[in-house]
Amino acid sequence: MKKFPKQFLWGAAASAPQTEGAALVDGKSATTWDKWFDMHPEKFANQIGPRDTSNTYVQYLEDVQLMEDMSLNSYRTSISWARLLPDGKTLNQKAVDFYRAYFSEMNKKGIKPIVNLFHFDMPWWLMEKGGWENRESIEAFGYYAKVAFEQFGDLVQQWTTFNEPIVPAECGYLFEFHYPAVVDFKRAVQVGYNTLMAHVKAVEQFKENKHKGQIGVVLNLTPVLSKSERFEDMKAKEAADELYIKSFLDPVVLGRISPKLIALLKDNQLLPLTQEGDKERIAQATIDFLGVNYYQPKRVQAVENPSIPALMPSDLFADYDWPDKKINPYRGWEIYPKALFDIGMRIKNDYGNIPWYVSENGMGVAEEERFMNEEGIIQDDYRIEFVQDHLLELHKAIEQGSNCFGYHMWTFIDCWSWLNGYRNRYGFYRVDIEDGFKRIPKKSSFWMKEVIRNNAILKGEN
Ligand code: BGP
Repeated sequence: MKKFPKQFLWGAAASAPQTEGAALVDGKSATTWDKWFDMHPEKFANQIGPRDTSNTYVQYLEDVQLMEDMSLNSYRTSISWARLLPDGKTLNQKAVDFYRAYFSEMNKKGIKPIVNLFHFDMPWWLMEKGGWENRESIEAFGYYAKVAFEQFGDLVQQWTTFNEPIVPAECGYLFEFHYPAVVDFKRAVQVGYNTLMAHVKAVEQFKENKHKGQIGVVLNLTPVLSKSERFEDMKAKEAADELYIKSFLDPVVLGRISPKLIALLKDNQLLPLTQEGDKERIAQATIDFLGVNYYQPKRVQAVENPSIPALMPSDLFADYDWPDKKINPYRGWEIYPKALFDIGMRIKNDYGNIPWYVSENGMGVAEEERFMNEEGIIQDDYRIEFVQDHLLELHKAIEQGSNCFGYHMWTFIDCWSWLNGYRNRYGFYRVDIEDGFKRIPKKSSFWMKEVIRNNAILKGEN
């Protein structure tokens, strides 16, 4: 039996835009997702848009009951900025009532809410001003953070500013998966930088106002592995590591932007606009704890004929398709649990062993109804195996001194997944979108409940 530390946080993660539904109800204003769906519904799988997400705005009491049934002791979701402050200034009392009721119910049942402020859901009114490209968004985010801390600070002890702050930069300004779907490396870097400063602003608000609890951020740490030890492949690896890992991890934990990243951006004429004093503010705004989302590693190799200066990240490193990889064919992502051990050791050795937890890990599978038994329970043994293998690696890192305090699955109840709609399902519970958003437990939910009850995994217990 592999025991986990006392008071280990077991739970799951989700986000407001992917679960609440009620997208334009009770005063909530539109986000980029609401508007983009209006403009281009054909981009969204089965034309299921953000309005149809899993109805948690209405069914939250039932959801918290299901969390208790599964013995979760913690849960992360986010607040919708566009719901709390529909025009960026005016407080929406209905939103305050909803989130207070939701978080209070969790607390009542011994489920610690970890609350995130931004999960890819830029309010439309701010996007019209340029979104994260405009430094005005930093101040606007700071105000939103201040209001959230004031309204819910008595119910929430652990806050995170952003979920995967690199993703809106990458997906919105390089790879066309998020609005505004432009392709421009320099603009992507500016968006990333301003997002970092918005995070800094929120941390300042938290610290200056001496709020109780802790402040952190959730980063998707996608470990970079190179095709070989050859100099050119290692150089590609270093560039990918600077862009994908150190870009946010260094400033938020160490209080400074990596000098190698600055050199890389300079060499490629990609340096963002900054303001005097930014450097000092970054140095002061280090976090209390870190959330790590991990799904898959990034394998890279040297680029054959790169553009110089780089026009795209693919001019700095090329993807490497490792022939021996184990893959989740539905999402197309490699399954490589050992990376979780490596992440744990890297945080221990290079990042002062800051307290951290796995804030997302999971496996999205399409058409799961294929695996339903006669009682209507999906037999998701693949998910059990996935979680178990990752937990074993995490356990090893903890044994070797990594300061990990929890493990959250993505996700609790199947949720809406951006352009992928409800195609790939990740939940411990199935949601039936054709039958009143009915929630049905999967086999993995019973397995996980045992893990939580034992605070341990028993290899082979499924
Ligand atoms: C993470 C996001 C989540 C979630 C998850 C699964 O990067 O934080 O919002 O969506 O990935 O990925 P996907 O939904 O793209 O399959």
